[in-house]
Amino acid sequence: MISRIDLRGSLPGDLRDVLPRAELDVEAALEKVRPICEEVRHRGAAAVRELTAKFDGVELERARVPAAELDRALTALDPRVRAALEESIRRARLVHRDQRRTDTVTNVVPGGTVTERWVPVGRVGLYVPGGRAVYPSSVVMNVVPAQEAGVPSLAVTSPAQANRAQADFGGLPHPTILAACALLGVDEVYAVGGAQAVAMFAYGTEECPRADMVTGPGNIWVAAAKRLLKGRIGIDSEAGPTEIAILADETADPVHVAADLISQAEHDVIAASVLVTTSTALADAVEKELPGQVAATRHAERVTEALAGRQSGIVLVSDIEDGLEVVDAYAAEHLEIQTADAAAVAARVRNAGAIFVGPYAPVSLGDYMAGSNHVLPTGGCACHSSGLSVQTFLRGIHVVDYTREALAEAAPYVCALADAEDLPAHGAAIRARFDWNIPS
Ligand code: HSO
Ligand code: ZN
Repeated sequence: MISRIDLRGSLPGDLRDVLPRAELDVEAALEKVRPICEEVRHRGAAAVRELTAKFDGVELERARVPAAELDRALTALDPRVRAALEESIRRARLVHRDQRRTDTVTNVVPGGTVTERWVPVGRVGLYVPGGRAVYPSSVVMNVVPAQEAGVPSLAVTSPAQANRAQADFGGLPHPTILAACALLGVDEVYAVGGAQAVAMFAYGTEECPRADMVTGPGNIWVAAAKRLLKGRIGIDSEAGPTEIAILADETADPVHVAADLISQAEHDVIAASVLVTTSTALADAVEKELPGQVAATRHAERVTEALAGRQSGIVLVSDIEDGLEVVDAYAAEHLEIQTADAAAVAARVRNAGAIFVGPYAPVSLGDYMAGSNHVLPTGGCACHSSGLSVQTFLRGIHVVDYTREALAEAAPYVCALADAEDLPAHGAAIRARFDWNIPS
């Protein structure tokens, strides 16, 4: 059901070559996505409507969801789900509010200051997947950091659902997504998905003003459109399939480990579940535990395929030191530490999107209710990127303020470096302010 990689003894030079990982061919999708983006660029709202009819099977009268439908979705929301979403929002706000930054003023020299001013992005488009994956929790994870960052203009888009009766929100994004938007106070919502949604935000249409940035996970077409339009529009990351890695020793409970591996495999047949362990006894027990739990789960077929895929596996290591090297090389989106002294082991991890410490912090807590963000770097990008946060939606602008005296003091240094770079006009811009009295 799940393959094994034995790395006991010495670790290979480049661990990344031997560790399981899904390969998502975003490059190949680029060619298909390019004409879609061009259509939206040149023909705006009409192209968005046509592409939605073609790809989602929905004839949109207009892309924007009427306010009354948001209210209706909130009224229709199951009270149990409403209470859970409200609590999820409350916890996420606590964490993300603490991420806000205050401006810093540095007195570099007498009369010379540099202030770093944190300014929110002006307008952001948040993509929320639809289709098989209907994630109102992702609405929370995108919207809360943007709101806490102070983004003044915020729009959500999510694919229109075909195959539902109109009374049942047919032709609109999933009602739970609409309700989550309403709970969060987001009133600008579009029923557009795929590459055309990213293009709509990047270029703007008659219906949707262009945005400065687009964030949120999506399928391969969304990832390809983000790659193509990056630069024209800011992006977070190109989210790939979900990953969980678990670093565990003999103290871990195989029932929990198996359940957690299954929990993320549930997302997608290409989701990755990786166990890194020092204990063959644990590896055996998890392997024994998996079939029963998989058989009992609703999405058994999808889970089986994900666990059997080459992106998943059990990696055996000699000791925790090697285990740490392996998980750092893997740089998982989610990393659980289920070892003795888990907090101390977790403190030594350098690469992960988020770390879940000990037996009572499973990834599914983080997916919904820990207060942490669940939009995290995948595909090994955790070695250079972070998950979504308030910081994602802020820009630090340096404000430089020097007096005449402070500039005079800096002038010879500027001129020396300008000369060294053969850029004498740079020096001249300083000298001009002192009647050319500063020697070049
Ligand atoms: N584990 C997913 C997020 C999610 N899980 C949404 C359930 N719903 C990627 O971090
Ligand atoms: Zn999940």
